[in-house]
Amino acid sequence: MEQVLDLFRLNGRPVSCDPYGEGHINLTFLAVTDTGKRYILQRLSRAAFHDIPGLMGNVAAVTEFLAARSPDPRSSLHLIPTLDGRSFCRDSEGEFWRVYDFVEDSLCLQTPETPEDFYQSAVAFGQFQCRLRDFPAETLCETIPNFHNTPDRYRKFHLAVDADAAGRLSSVLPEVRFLLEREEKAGTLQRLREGGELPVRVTHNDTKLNNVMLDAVTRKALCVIDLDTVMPGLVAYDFGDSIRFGASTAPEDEKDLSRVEMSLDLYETYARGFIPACGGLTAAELESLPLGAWTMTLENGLRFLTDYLEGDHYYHITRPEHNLDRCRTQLKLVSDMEQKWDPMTAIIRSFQP
Ligand code: ADP
Ligand code: GN1
Ligand code: MG
Repeated sequence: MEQVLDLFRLNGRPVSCDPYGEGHINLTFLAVTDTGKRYILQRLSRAAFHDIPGLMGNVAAVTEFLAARSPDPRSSLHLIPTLDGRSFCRDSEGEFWRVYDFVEDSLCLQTPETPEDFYQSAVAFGQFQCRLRDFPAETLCETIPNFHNTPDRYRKFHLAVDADAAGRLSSVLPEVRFLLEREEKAGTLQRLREGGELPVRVTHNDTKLNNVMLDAVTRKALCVIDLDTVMPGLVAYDFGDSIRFGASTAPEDEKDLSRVEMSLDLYETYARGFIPACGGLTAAELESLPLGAWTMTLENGLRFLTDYLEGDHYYHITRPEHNLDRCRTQLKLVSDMEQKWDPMTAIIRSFQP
């Protein structure tokens, strides 16, 4: 790691470098130098991303675009260049690495401590969406093709079920049935996208609460992070993914499903922060938000189960049934949203101009 850090233009000599954060995809480290300066060092996941130079082109362009539009240096991520002026380096084993300034005096939460925290995360993601309205979408590479194409996620799920590579299928038949019963409806957002009924915008696509930073002093929206999946997409993806993670009453990997519910209060709180901050959504986009929450939750359940069936190659896990536990919380949330569908749609309609 020291050799890798030496390839970047750091302020000072590295004195420590330790695993950091709770991301499921990249390997993340906190590096500190002898001047006290802190950095985030990341080894990018080659299992997730097949065009890392393209991905880093996106990240460099988006961070520069955002930085040019805000006077506060902490309001967007800042890449540290390598000695030869590039945004990433490749080591002798073929691994890709990058370094960011550590966003100081900030909070990154796994669950909202107060509804106001969740509201502020909604403001951050809404503003992110709004600030990228003029970003030239056609210059972005698709870092994970078909990322939120739910029918394509089902196609991969069927392959995993048929192959049963890890020999786990017989133990997850109720979950498989639950997902198959919803396959037809799960394609609705994708059909609306392909039919041109919902506009394609530049979206974040991975709007978990731990992908946003709040100011540690004011607890206000500060900075959106984890830009690896910034791509053309639907606003419903960003709204939905935040709800599935942050409006849940329990962690994503909770084993006691009786604790897992989608809080309508948190759902309303998020909508109140996100919708105005986006600055002008179409009527069809507004109408699609509850479906976004349901679809993103189901899709994540599908993806966790696919990875479990394939033998846990994609997400980091810390226990053998981790992906299955994650799948089950998502399916519980889907059921709960189905029960709460009428208030979910009524809340969004109350935001219509
Ligand atoms: P992953 O794709 O694996 O989720 P992230 O880019 O989200 O990786 O980083 C993982 C975690 O590291 C984040 O949830 C956050 O806690 C922390 N983190 C990432 N970038 C920064 C940064 N620039 N400053 C401070 N913390 C960061
Ligand atoms: C991953 O990278 P991270 O941990 O913020 C995943 C998301 C999932 C999420 C589930 C690139 O997000 O799509 O929704 O886990 N990111 C990628 O927690 O696949
Ligand atoms: Mg992340």
